[in-house]
Amino acid sequence: MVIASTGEAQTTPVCGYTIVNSYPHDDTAYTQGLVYRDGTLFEGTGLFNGDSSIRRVTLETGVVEQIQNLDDAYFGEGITLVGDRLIQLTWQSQIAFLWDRISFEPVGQFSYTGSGWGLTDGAGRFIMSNGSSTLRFRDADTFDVIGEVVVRDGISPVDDLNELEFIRGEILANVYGEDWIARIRPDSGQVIARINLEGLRPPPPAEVLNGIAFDEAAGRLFVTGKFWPTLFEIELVGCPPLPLFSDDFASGNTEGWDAWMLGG
Ligand SMILES: [Ca+2]
Repeated sequence: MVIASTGEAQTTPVCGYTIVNSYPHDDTAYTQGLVYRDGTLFEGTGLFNGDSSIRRVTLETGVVEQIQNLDDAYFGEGITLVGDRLIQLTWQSQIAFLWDRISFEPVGQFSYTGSGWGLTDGAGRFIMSNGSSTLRFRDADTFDVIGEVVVRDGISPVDDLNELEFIRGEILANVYGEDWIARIRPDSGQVIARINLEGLRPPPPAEVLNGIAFDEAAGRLFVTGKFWPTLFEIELVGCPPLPLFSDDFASGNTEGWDAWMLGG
């Protein structure tokens, strides 16, 4: 890709990383969603024929403590947790399953149009990817589309947005097949930094990076991937700290931000 013709250099800040901790991870898990809330790690896995599941996992050991398998016909995708419900997308079935966070019993469904890839939530709404460069915002109660942004790095749309995590006003997104994570402003879709994770991916049969979770209380950032034997806690280096906009909130400098946080 040549952007030089515009005369503009690519100025998106790039974060490096250091590994803070390495934990075992089920290397048979085709990871599609990762969430850490209130001391508990949840994971959603994909593939057909019964390999798709929702799981409660002990972080330190990687042991799967609880699992609910999807029927053979469903390919699980992104997950998030709102209140007492885990919400799990499916790839092409246009159904999101709702699971009780404690019992993993089914408690309902949402429907949507198109593919389901990544899912997170923030500011009272769902945020969903579908493999394109567009993120859609959905109503917390009905799952109806209430807005969308096209994610751009500089002027270039970023396609193949996959697993997501909303972290204090930023959206982090895996890019399918790539070893970097986009840090995205939710109001404009602008990539505010790239997290370069080259060197982190284990050798095959480990596949692509896909899994971002955040421990809000301790500020720990976790990443893993499909069939990875390891889940990493990483720290970002050489770029604006995570979250970039926390100081803005603290100082009241939320220009351009309030509309997104409060509006549709
Ligand atoms: Ca996530």
